[in-house]
Amino acid sequence: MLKIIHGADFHLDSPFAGLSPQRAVQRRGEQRELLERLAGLAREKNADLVLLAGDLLDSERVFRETAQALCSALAAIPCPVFISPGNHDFYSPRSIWTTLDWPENVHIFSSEELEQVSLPGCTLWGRAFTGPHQDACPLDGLNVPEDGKLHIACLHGCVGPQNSYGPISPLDIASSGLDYLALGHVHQASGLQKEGNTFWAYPGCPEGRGFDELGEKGVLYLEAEPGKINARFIPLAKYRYEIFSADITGPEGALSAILEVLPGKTSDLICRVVLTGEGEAPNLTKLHQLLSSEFYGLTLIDHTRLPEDLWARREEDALTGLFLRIMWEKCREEPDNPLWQMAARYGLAALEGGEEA
Ligand SMILES: [Mn+2]
Repeated sequence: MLKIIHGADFHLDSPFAGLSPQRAVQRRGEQRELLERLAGLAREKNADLVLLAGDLLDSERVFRETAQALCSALAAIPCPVFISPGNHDFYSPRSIWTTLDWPENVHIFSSEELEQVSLPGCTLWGRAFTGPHQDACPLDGLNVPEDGKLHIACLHGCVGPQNSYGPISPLDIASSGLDYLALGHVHQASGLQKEGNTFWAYPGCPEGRGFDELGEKGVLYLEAEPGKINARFIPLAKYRYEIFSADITGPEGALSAILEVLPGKTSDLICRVVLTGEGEAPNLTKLHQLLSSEFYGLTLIDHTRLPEDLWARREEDALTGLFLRIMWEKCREEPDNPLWQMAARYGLAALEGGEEA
């Protein structure tokens, strides 16, 4: 039985364009810590093999600290590590795959042709992207011999119809005869899949980078024998991106509505809470002050609606009524645009304030 750790899509040195420059530096630093946790996991599991299926780096521009962190983390892994460069970190004479001195236990696939490596207890197949696109199937008609050995492939590619990121069809997988196909490219973990007699999986990215990469992120831990694969998802991320929706309708108010939808532990969350429902305008500044120290990051978004009894005032024969009639129409024309609701609230507050002054 072979113990394998399968990771992909670390996208180290991502620009984190949505964050302040300072915060982006911090996040890139935290990405490097993922490498230490990967090495720690390999030691803890006493792994026989670590497979990294591409897009370990976000681009060919790599900070020196990252290159160093990568080398020292991989050197601290007490078993062979195989890297299959992907579309973001493709193999080229300029890439760090060529220019850096890698630890002895690290093997980097360097050709578009499938390469075969014989290991104790396993035959490993792998290949590299050598440019940002790849129109042919990376399995390239592979059909492994029935020699009773464990056959595994590690590569970057996109399962699905024709695409330029190494298209792989279910039939390609089934006819490969592999025991396991370790893939990278898709950032959402696939879970263990099977096509024909071949198991395959995307572990997903090990840490989310934005609100399009939600939930638990990590790597796969596999126990492999010919024809038999057990896979377990191991969370590796320090922080998780999550979006919650809290309905403020009712007498309890916005704060209790928010607390109700949150999990017990929030200090590892980069969180967006969308307030919905009907009621008095929530005081986002105050709510943020009350809650934000419990989170790594918190954004509150107001998608609530004005209460019905306030809308009823659009019948009034005064400026407020006229304003509410216009806003009522706007809200009906674009019911999913929260800006009109917000405009109605602010406008009403301004008008009422004005009358009182
Ligand atoms: Mn990719």
